[in-house]
Amino acid sequence: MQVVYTPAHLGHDITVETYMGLPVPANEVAERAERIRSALVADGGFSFVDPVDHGEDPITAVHDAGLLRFLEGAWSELRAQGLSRPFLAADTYPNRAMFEGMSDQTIAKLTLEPRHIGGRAGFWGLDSAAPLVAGTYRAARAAVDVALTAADAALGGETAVYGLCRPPGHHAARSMYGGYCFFNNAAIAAEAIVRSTGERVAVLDVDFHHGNGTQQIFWRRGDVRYVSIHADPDRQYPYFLGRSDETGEGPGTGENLNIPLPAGTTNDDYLAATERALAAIDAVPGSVIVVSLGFDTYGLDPIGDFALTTEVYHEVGRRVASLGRRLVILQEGGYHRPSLGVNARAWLRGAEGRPHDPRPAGGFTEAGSVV
Ligand code: SP5
Ligand code: ZN
Repeated sequence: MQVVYTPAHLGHDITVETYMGLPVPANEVAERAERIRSALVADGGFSFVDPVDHGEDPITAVHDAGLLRFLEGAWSELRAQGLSRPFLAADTYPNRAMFEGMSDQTIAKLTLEPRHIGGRAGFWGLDSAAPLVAGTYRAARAAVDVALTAADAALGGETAVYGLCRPPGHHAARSMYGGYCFFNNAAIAAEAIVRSTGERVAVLDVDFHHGNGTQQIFWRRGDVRYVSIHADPDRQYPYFLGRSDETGEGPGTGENLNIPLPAGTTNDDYLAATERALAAIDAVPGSVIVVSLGFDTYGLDPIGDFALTTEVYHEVGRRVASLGRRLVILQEGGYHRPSLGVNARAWLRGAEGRPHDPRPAGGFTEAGSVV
């Protein structure tokens, strides 16, 4: 299988994020992608290719140009405004209740983008846990090119391609970044595939968190079906979207399927949910599936609460591939660093019909022991 990878992600070198106002060690770190890369190199069955620069047009096909310009200039603007902080996070987010009772005309004025960078970060951002540093924009642009290069390979005839995207993307909406995500790599790839093939495309999101950004981008679209298996937002990020009654509107009515799951979800529960998700994809035409792949569903993940083991990733990969569609598999989350290599190897080997390899990678074995 081809793997699209670039070291450009290393410039997004996060060490600290904030959780409910307090600094905590960052989850979405460069080591994640390097763990996966080295496990796939050691496997021997993967060939690595560099991303190709695709420019801005595929990004503005799904994102507001204002978000692109904000992300491009945010770091220099932070410095220009004399703020010597290690990362940019918002000061104030516009809460809809701030405008309660005001006319639409007044609301429109109050939602103008401010000039202060802490206000601008609130204007474009979802949450305070997606720190932006000097190299973030270049890394995020490179992650988009990873996704688009993977899509090109699939359109060129590859059965399954893996884009080792970092930073991830599925929380980024048309006009919003957040949740460790800046540009929505999967949505950009899906849109590019629709435009190039004229076919319907399915996005299967198996990250632990609901991909609110992907859902938002395709909410009214009849040509992109979004199917997501994730933690119930009643108890987990992103809290405000991801419920099963969100099914799309207008031409997108019925094209959005959310499968929220409880804490402690086991392999068997997860496979049952996977069958539902795959049936929804199999029910409509199309020859490509974009997979938003997360390993924060793993039992040892520090921010997830499911109980999955490595074997289930191999089985999920196998079942997704069994639909017989070309796969553009893009990395999203997964924060238990020692297991990322074995879990990615298991999923991708399953997706290309190779047997599960129970051997450790990067010194990690399923039992959680370090050898
Ligand atoms: C792409 C992706 O997986 N983004 C996830 C964003 C999650 N942001 C919120 C993190 C909240 C961490 N909660 C820690 C609870 C520890 N018990
Ligand atoms: Zn996640």
